[in-house]
Amino acid sequence: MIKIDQIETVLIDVPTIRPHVLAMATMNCQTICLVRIRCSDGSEGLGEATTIGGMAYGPEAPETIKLAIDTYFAPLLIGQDAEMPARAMALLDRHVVGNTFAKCAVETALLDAQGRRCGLPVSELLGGRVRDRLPVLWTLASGDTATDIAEAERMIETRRHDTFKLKIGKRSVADDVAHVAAIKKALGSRGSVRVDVNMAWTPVQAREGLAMLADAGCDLCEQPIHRSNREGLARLSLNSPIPIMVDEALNGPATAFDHARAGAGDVFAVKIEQSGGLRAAASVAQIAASAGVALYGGTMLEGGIGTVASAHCFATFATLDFGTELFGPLLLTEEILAEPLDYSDFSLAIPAGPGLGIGLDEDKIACLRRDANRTAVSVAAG
Ligand code: MUC
Ligand code: MG
Repeated sequence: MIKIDQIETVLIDVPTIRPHVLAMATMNCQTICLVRIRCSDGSEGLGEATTIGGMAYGPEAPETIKLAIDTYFAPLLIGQDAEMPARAMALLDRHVVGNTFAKCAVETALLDAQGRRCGLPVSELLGGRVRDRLPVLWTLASGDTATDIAEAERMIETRRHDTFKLKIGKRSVADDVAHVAAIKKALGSRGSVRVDVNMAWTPVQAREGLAMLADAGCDLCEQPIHRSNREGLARLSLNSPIPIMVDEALNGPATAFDHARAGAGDVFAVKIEQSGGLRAAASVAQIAASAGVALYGGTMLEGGIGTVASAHCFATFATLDFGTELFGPLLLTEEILAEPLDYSDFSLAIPAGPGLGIGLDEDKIACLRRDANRTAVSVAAG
């Protein structure tokens, strides 16, 4: 039996290329919890967990993810059969409530190691891909309308992105819609525009805002109201002139089932971390497909590892009508992968090599790690 020998976690802090202004936080830096699993045959796997704005988005933060893995996951997993990732994840699910981001990072590393051992990409371990490239949008969130328009123009000109997600919800509904309308007017038919409210509106504001967004030429609205108000989201979905996408409210297959059954949302933003891993994300997609809900590949603004893990998962979805937002590495000033990902022609190429099909730039990680000035290396007890 090939055993799980060691689970190492490292926090790295990577600056963003500009402030990323969201309703609940402004990001100047992305903190990533890297996970490296070493197995008894010498094989290794990489995983990643991150989130947005510390604890402003959800209950897990990179620091809590590291603590959960070091203190609670590692003692359970060390000595387990590395060739049985599903069994290892079932063990975690039996002993650890929630912590879906941390579970996702560990599952990613287990699948990466398994894929490398078998000589198969992670997408093939998940059932096989139906596409080799994924459409990728860009989020305009500089906080300034003119800066956002200039940024969008550059993206269209260089054929990197022609679909844009605007982060709103920080200002009044009228000011936010004016911002959206100005960007849509500047781009015209050259760029599709959608918004993410990140739950900032009340249901009354949402009713008013959705009508105004439709008039402004906006194509879709993501999570307009609080994640807990499923019935409210169902009412909005029934009456909205533009499709409603569910994001924060989806925390794994059970919540996907509840939302599908309630008719809450026309589109599901599938996120591997929010779902609890790649296989759980695939289940969310299956539930959506069975209920006639459209699919979109979401991100927590992961770096290269989490982005590629998401890409392998989304590559297996039979339909992906609303594309993806897997642009996380492009928002960071530092490339942490040995080879940068191929973003071209408005899309991302899914690596074809075994496992995730990527490697780390170890020198870069050594510079970026939070404990770079200290001697301690955080290796979970084994
Ligand atoms: C979210 O709420 O969807 C995705 C893109 C982005 O800019 O923020 C995220 C998170
Ligand atoms: Mg969102």
